[in-house]
Amino acid sequence: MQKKMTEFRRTVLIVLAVQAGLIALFWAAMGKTAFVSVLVFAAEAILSWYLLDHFENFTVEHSAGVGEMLDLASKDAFMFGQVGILFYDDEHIITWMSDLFKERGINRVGRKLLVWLPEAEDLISGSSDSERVRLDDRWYEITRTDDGPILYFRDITDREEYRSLYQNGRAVIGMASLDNYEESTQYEDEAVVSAINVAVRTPLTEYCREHGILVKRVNNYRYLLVLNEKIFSALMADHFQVLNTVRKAAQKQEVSITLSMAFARGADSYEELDEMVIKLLDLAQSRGGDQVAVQTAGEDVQYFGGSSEATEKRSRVRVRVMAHTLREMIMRSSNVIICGHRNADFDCIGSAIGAARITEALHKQCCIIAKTGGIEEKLGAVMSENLEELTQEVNFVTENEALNQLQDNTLVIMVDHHNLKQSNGSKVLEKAKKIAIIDHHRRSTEIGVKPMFLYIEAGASSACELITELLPYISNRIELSPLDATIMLAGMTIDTRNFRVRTGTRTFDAASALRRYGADPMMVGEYLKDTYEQFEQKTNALSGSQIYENGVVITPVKGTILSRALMSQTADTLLQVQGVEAVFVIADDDDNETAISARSNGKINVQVIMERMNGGGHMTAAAMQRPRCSIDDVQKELLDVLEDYFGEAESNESNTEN
Ligand SMILES: [Mn+2]
Repeated sequence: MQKKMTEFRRTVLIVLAVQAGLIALFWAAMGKTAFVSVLVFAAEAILSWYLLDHFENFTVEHSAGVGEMLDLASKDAFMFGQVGILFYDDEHIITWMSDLFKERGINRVGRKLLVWLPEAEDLISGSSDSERVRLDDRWYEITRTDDGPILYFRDITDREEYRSLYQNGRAVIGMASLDNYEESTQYEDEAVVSAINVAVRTPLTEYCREHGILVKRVNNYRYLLVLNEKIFSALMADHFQVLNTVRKAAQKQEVSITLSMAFARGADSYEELDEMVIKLLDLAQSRGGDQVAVQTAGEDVQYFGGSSEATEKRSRVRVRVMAHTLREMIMRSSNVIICGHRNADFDCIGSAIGAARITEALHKQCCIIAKTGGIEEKLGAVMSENLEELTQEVNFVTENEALNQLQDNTLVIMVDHHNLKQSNGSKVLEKAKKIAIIDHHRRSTEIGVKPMFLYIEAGASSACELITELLPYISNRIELSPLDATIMLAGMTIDTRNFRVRTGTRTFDAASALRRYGADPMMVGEYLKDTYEQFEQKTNALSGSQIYENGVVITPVKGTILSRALMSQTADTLLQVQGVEAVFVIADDDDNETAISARSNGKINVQVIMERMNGGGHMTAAAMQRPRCSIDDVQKELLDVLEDYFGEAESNESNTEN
């Protein structure tokens, strides 16, 4: 524009100069009469000069204005829209950054783009259209133009803030349940129950108050929790410490109450969250309780905690959930191997036969390890008596034979025990990839295997009861012969001491179901009868019994070997005597060990006492074994432990009075 103006000005000057020359000639020829044309020329020159000048100024002013105005406007627009622009060269070195960066104190011109902003790699390579990055407390969305080495940065901090506000504010529905609460409190008197309540409920409500969780008690042991994602991430961050607090508080009260929690997230419908949370709590408890199950809608369930052993109150829902899970696992397996504890008893073989029947109904090959690992005496007699019938129905094998049948996709089911060391199939278990556990013993030690399915129900009388309950939920084609049912009923009868201990309504339900399958209670009586030899052994053992304070009877048996079964039967017999609260039978057993069989009618916790001698078991039935040693020494040690036990009980009582 400027150039054109100069050219134009030059042309006008030349025209004016030629005109001036012509007028000079005219003046010389015409004299004074040419005066008018001089005036005209002067006016013309002045006018054109003025016009030129004015036009030039106008164009200069005008063009500069557009440029500047546009520049200013776009700059304002980019600043207003919080958009930054960045240029880079072929070597990805930043060559220019727009005002937005300058204003925010970011200057990386001359630096390598990808060193400063590794997130831009995908943009440059074209594998993504936009990226989100955080620079100095602000969020930006970056996009790239298709045709040039330019990146656009859009400030999306506000959007991100709203997003996180929305995320943090989303509802999370939780449930908390005190596992074992009913079992631990149902026989206690009011004062003890209220002490337990204070001990285990307070930590939970405190925890909820601290974190701002709305908590409502639904029943004696179950709570509904309402919270949001922000609170939930705080709970995750402290690893659900409340589980430890509750467990320890319960231990102080000598009850095995633990806390299970479930949290459902990521759905906008409360109905959906509610359905999720109930299922999750069931899962947490079915895995043994004392843990947290968390699920975000559409994702897998996550578990946290689970450091101790606990069982929960039983529910029909749980039986159904367990039955369906077990059925799925069996159907997905190539074959099934069932193992029991060493020195298998009626409950063990009975539940194994039940499990074998389940497997057959689902058309899978199955065997039971029973030819090795030992069989309890009376059971052994029954099995050899009915061997023909039994072998037609089930496949009893040795551990090595089972090992040959073990494949990658084999399911190994442990019944009536949950510890590798107690198992008659420990070699199989060590190699097995899929393990399921069905047991009624309170979890006392580490399991030693990683089960895919864990159904430990300390509230049940026996493994036979658990299996019987599962049957109708698995298939209606399961066939139990009268012999199978009778063996299972015998298992239940022994484990409940003739339906006296650990016997709930569901024990009778299961017994009734077995009766329908043809179980014969008369036959059970026959199976469990002592031989004369056993009767003699028992009577001899009984004669050595000594009664101590607090209703404790100790029966040391010297100079003879007593089977474990006879030891516990001897103890059971003594428990029927008035005033006897707990019985400890000490004897050398048929396993080259010295053992104690402990039985209680519930007032004295023999589990605690046996645990102090490195044994274990239930509150009412426990035991310990160690390599053969002196019976006198064991008795002396037991007396010391008992003294401690009653000493502590006394001091605990005086504590509660204060
Ligand atoms: Mn059992």
